[in-house]
Amino acid sequence: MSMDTSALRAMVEDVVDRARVTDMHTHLFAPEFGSLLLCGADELLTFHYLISESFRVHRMPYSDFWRLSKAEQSAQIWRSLFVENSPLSEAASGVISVARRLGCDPAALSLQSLREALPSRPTPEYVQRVLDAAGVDEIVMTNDPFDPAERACWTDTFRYDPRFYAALRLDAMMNRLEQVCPLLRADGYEVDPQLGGKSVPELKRFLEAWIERTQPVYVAFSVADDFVYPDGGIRGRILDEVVLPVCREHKLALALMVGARRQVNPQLQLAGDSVANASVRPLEALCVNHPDNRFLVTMLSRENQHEIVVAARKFHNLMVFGCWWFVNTDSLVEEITRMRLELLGPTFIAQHSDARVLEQLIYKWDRVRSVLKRVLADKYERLAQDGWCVTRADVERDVDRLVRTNFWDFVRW
Ligand code: FIX
Ligand code: ZN
Repeated sequence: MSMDTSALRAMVEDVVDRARVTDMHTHLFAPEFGSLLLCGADELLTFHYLISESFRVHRMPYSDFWRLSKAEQSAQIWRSLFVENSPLSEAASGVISVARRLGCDPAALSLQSLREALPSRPTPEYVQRVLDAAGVDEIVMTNDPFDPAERACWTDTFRYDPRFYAALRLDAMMNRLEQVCPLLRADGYEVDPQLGGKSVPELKRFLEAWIERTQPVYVAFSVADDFVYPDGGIRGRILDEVVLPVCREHKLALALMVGARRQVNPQLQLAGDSVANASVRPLEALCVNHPDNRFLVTMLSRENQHEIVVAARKFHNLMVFGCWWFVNTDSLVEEITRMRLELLGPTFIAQHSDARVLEQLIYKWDRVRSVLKRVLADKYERLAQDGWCVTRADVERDVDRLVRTNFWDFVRW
């Protein structure tokens, strides 16, 4: 006996609401990393998305803004985006959602009440409260072996919250080898920017040491639209001679985050990155030339979304994931998720939050769930109208794949 449409849609919505999530790409850190885990009102308001949006309103000289304390920056952003304007952007409206979900009265919200409601240091109880509010069970971090603040944490005896997982981020090695060679040599690795001498085995030794130290669930790096493959240059050689073989040996997936054009406005600092439409052909070449490697892929440009989904149809060692950064907006997440379901079925990773501040998990996952409810209810409704028996168990399985098990099955393949 099939359910009527409203009962079916209500069931799908309930399954999505209750689904537990693995957030497979964030910039959060386990609490044991200390101040690297950001939380609280001032961190939420000085999120780099809001910094760049605020400049469109206050138009302060960059140096004047950067001279402000974090509290003063936060107050300036509050005035610009929440007092002088309505918080209509994805990131600004997210602050209101977080405030509501953490017990504030949005109708009477002030910077003061927000600061009172959101602690600036995360107690274990607060971390649990936020994870429960977001429905997130596992969080994958972004771990940069070249970041001084983070390197200091990774001692031999370092242990951290088992709900958090490491992902080894190699942007500096892949894109700025010359810049990081001094650090590599200071660590005892004989690497030169032209990959002469023992550079290749030494880079392998470096990578294996950090894999051993961090036990990552995957290895990752981002590129702009300049990514080519095959590539006889330095990055291509590091990929072919170091990263791909080490990933194979250690059974690690490689995440490629494509289309981030860095520092187009350096005056905005972390907020100064932009987007570039990139070619999918290098990704296809990687998949076809390295069938024993697995590639997690996300692309930053809206225009790349269709072709990367088609590429995922061609290569089962390519797992498309998330609606990244500038395409992580209600309208684009819906457009992309519908397209992916229509071309791949439930065989992709629906979303990652990219959260940089703990409380962002709440609004970012609320937004994904609201899209998944709409999109999946439509798809199951059509199946039911054609006479297919849609059971709650099937919907729970499919949703679990989209927000958790497709990731774990792929990285543990
Ligand atoms: O490369 C990345 O991991 C990007 O997500 C970040 O660089 C970016 O600043 C971000 O946090 C976007 O959401
Ligand atoms: Zn990120």
